[in-house]
Amino acid sequence: MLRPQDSATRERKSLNGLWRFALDPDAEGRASSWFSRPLPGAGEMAVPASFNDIAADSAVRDYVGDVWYQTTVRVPRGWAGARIVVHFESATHRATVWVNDAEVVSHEGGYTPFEADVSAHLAPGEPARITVAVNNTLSFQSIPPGVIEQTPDGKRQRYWHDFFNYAGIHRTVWLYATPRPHLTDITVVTGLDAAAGTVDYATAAADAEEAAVHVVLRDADGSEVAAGSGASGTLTVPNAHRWAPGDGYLYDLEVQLADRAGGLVDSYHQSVGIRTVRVDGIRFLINGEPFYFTGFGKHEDLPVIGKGHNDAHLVHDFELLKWIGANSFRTSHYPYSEDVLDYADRQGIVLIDETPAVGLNMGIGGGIFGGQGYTTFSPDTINDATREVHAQAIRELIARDKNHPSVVIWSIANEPESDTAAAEAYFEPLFPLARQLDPTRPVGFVNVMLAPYGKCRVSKFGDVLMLNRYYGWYVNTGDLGAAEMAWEDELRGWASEGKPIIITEYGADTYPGLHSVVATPWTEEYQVDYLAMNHRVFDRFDAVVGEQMWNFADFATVSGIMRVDGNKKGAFTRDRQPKAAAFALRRRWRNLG
Ligand code: BDP
Repeated sequence: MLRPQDSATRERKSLNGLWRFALDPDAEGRASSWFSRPLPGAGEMAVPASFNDIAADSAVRDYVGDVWYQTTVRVPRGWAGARIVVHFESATHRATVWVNDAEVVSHEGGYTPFEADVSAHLAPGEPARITVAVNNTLSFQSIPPGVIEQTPDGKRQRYWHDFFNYAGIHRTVWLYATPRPHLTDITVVTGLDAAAGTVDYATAAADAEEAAVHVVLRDADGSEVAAGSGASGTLTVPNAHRWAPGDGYLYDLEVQLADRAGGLVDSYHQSVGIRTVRVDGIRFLINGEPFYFTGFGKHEDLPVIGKGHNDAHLVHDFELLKWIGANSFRTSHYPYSEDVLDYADRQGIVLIDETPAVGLNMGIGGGIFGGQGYTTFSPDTINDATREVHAQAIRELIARDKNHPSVVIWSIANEPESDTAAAEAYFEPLFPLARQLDPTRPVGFVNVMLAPYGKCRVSKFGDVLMLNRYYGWYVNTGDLGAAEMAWEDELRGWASEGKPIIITEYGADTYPGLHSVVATPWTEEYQVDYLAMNHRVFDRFDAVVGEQMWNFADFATVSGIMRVDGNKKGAFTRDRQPKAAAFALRRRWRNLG
């Protein structure tokens, strides 16, 4: 699937704005064909945004089930004869879409795009009604998983991941038009040959048996540097300007479909960053040079709009990354908006790209984050059907993000149970799946503290080791001396494995404005000391090739005795004000060179 764009042959129309919106607590909308008329009793809801925090009402915030969105769009008159597609960049966690009275597509998974050719269901020049039932229920067969529990106040969603289950239409909705013969996919793989760069490209098209493919590669000034013909091929760029961390240099690959007479049929522009990624022993190499990750695990999380994408906040967050000296982040714990990926490409920010497979671990926190008493992997809980949903999430992530030079690692899960035979059996096929879908990038998963060195049965499948550790916070709380010894001891074990290690989480909850002269958890001083202890430990191991502090900013979670208005491990507050830790990180990262 190609992301909608305007080109010489393509046109798109954003459907963002206020949509009609209704909850469906009695689950009657589908049976009563709510899609066939104006939504009954509808209010209005912003798209893109999570719906949860928009209303001042816990019935909306904690709602579980179908919610309905509806808009009316006038289809441009000029689109007569074109192929017309409705495209959702995401709908969390699943959706069914109707155009006028016709059901056109259903999609499972809250963070990847889906679309449908709707040409047969609307008419250029006429209005069309688009209705979406978005469902936010998590089950043992969803990624991420969850369970519905009955309480005296009705049903309640429980889950094992530590961020609020925001839902809704989080990203842009497009109506777009392409010619009937059209490009359907482009894959680029880049290489380096001394000063030259190579770009292997492969294209796919539909309804285009007669068409020929031509490609032109242009540099950032628009000058042609290479050209070719054929559905796939290799272009060579002498003296290539490499994409590198901090230098998001992009070429533009224009792919054209032409008819027999040479007339232009379809045209699509694909950005290309020429770079290589490789693991060599304990080293992580970008363009053959050792790379040390600095940065964060982040979240898509903002006041009011929840997980809704917002360009102003995107740019501001990247300005803060620059200010603090971060060169990377992980898209914890789900694929982020494609606008984020595009911007990371242009800014030269390095990404670890993660699936939404988080919370596949019912041992975490003794159940503080959700229901207790479940077995993680079993025929009745996370099972083969779940693994197929997980595999599909991996397929859709890689299909969507394979061409982004910023992405250097696929993370197939965060902190799953990984110390049991059941976990090993569950994960074993998912690693080769990811490698088969993309043989060019290292594949890993993020290991939890409950499966320490010597106990984890899944890490052996990864190309890199990604560890989340909270010595000095969840264990050895307030005792950084003991924490340092225990942490160094465990890390020595991992370092003996001969793989690069990235510390993908280390952090301490910190209430902004809380101070103490003696080491006291929750104070700004303790967070600074905690980070310094971690950095001392990392610096003792050559195999540690990166540190991503948890978290970039404070974020919303379910409420509970472990959380004070959300998770407070941010270097920045939720509204992006720096804590003392932000200045400490800045001093370290800007001097690491
Ligand atoms: C890890 C999770 C992350 C949590 C973090 C924490 O990967 O999602 O928010 O710890 O407890 O377990 O702060």
